[in-house]
Amino acid sequence: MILTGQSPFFGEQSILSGFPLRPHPDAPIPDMAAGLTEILEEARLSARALMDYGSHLLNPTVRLGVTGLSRAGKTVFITALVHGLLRGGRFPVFDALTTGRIATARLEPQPDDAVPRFNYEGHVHTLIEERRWPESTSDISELRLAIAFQRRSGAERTLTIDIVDYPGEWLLDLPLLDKSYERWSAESLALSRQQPRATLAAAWHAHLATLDPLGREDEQATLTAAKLFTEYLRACRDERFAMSLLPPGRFLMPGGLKGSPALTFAPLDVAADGTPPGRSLWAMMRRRYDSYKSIAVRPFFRDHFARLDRQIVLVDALAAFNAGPTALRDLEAALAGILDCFNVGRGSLWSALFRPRIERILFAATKADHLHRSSHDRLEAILRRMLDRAAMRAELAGASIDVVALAAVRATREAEVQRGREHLPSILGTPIAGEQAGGETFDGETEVATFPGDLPTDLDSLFSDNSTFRGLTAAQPDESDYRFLRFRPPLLEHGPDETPALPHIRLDRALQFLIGDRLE
Ligand SMILES: Nc1nc2c(ncn2[C@@H]2O[C@H](COP(=O)(O)OP(=O)(O)OP(=O)(O)O)[C@@H](O)[C@H]2O)c(=O)[nH]1
Ligand SMILES: [Mg+2]
Repeated sequence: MILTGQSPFFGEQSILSGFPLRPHPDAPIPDMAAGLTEILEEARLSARALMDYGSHLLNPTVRLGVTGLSRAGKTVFITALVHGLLRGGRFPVFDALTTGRIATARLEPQPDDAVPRFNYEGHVHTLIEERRWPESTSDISELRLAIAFQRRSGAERTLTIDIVDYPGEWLLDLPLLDKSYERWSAESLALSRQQPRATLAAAWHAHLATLDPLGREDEQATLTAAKLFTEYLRACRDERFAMSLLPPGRFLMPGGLKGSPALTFAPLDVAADGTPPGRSLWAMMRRRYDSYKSIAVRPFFRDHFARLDRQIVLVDALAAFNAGPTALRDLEAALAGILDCFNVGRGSLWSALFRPRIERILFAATKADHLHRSSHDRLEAILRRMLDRAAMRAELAGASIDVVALAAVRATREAEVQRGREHLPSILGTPIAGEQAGGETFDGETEVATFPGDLPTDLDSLFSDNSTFRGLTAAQPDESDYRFLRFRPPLLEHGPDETPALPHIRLDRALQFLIGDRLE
């Protein structure tokens, strides 16, 4: 465990001071409107907290948030975790299971009618029967699990676990609540002028240069700007660049808001402390940015994020290694942003009711099965180092934090491959059809042994500003220092009425940290 301790910051900070709730820019009496919104918001939050608290007394519940940027491994993680609990997985470190204190685990109807149910059965079928990874998901979803267990004292209890799967991109939006349109524009533009982003932003920048922020509002120009800006964000996310810090999150993960005016805006080159004239392009962009915050960001915080007790943040650090040093630095900046959200979200005027909220946060480097066992500890150390640096910036303390390198579903086995006199620690697996390495394209059926590259042990030089390992951003695939192939899920032999256990790496450690104490 790395960063623990109680923060005075959490105890005293209120949601109101942490996230000043901004009035609509055209609102007639801004201060009074803001005050009213704040009171309503607090009232709603506290009513929800009371309701949650009441049901918690009758029925102990843990709300576990599972998040991570797109493709980090959220769906696979939840599927494997629930499968392991329902079926009884091989979880030696998960104490309640190994000591035989879990009697049954079953799925139950979820509590929130407006949230889609996590398609657990479909995902298990795809993984085990079809040996395919589940399709990409882009919205929030939820699943409720009830575990009947025996406490260490012998008393019989039921623990309800609500698992909430939400896109990490939405979490990175929370800092926007505290940011004006002008400041957000300035920051987004500054970031987009650094390489490799600047090249990817060329088309959007060229269009931006034709816009007059003080000119009349113009729907078509706004639509084009939003489209080009979204394309730039999408290009940054491509695996060659693997950038992480790409707000506003709904531009890439719109959920139910696709095509709405609240998603139709883009940064303009305006003074960070300026005020737009009425009916100008600038005023229109600013209005929509504010709508985005009130329609997308604030409800997400109020209805989902503020109600979580535990959180796992899944991080695909290997994708950043594939891409190169800039992607790694970008990931670190995104982690700092995520830590900031946990700081801001904890306190409130009604903190006695809210507390404890997000008491435990686990940062997990996923897909560790792409590496030989000898590199698992290194992957964990690299993530820990990124978080330590991010935590310094984010002044984080208050919740228990742990770090783990895991594979929710282990798609590979280990082997040693001899190259000349060297024995290379390698992995064996079936690359997905179409994956390429060493000039070969794989057919999705053949098992191969690969040596993916050892992760570095010298973290100082890895994180130094002139770190120069080669990734896909700057080099051809065969010249890059790391090349992590994607493998198919493992082949699991099983009879017609048998449910096979899913192999994993350290999933049990994650479970123990996240809910082990609630099953004591
Ligand atoms: N080898 C291996 N690959 C994994 C594992 N978990 C996820 N992956 C790979 O990562 C991809 C994305 O995993 P998902 O679980 O769909 O990720 P997600 O975060 O839900 O992605 P979105 O829904 O698109 O945001 C999968 O298609 C797999 O290729 C794992 O434990 N082992
Ligand atoms: Mg998903």
